[in-house]
Amino acid sequence: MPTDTLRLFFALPCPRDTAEAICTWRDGLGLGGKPVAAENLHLTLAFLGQQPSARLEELQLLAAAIEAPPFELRLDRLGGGRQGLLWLEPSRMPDELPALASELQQRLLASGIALDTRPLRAHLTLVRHAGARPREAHPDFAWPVERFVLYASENTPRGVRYLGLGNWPLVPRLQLPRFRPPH
Ligand code: 2AM
Repeated sequence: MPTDTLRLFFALPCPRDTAEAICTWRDGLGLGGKPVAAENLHLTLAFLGQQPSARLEELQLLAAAIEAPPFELRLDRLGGGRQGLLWLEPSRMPDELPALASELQQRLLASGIALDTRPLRAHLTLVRHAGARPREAHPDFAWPVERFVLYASENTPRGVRYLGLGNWPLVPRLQLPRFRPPH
């Protein structure tokens, strides 16, 4: 990996058992193209692109300052984009997901990191350059989202590899007892 810049993004990693279940289901659809490896399945929150490695510590501190609650992510719809991209997405967006992405993005912008201005389309890429889009597909996968991760994307002779450079827990908000004035 070059040491002067890194290709970075914040994402929600897909837990191993769910990733394997998703890949087994996907591989049964016979989509062709370039399937994403189970260990690479994730949902991007913010894509930073190429950044100086010297900013890494600042980014880690920025992430550590985020306070956001855990939530359940249910991916139950197949979507597609250009160049045969096929992905999973939620049919019902949990409020916590755009809130987390937006907090991250605002903090990144405040630090002078230019982000893609297109609105976030929460998705988990399954296949690139798929030859077919299935007419009938009824995915239904879910996992409890308890942390988010900063990844560096690295091109290797065996394909792309995502290296975790830090992960931060999502913590339930403290439920404070209601204040009752003394009589
Ligand atoms: P994709 O799977 O739809 O390509 C690592 O490359 C992650 O960052 C992937 O989730 C990828 O989405 C996303 N990504 C790559 N380029 C991006 C861009 N310009 N804007 C937003 N997300 C991007």
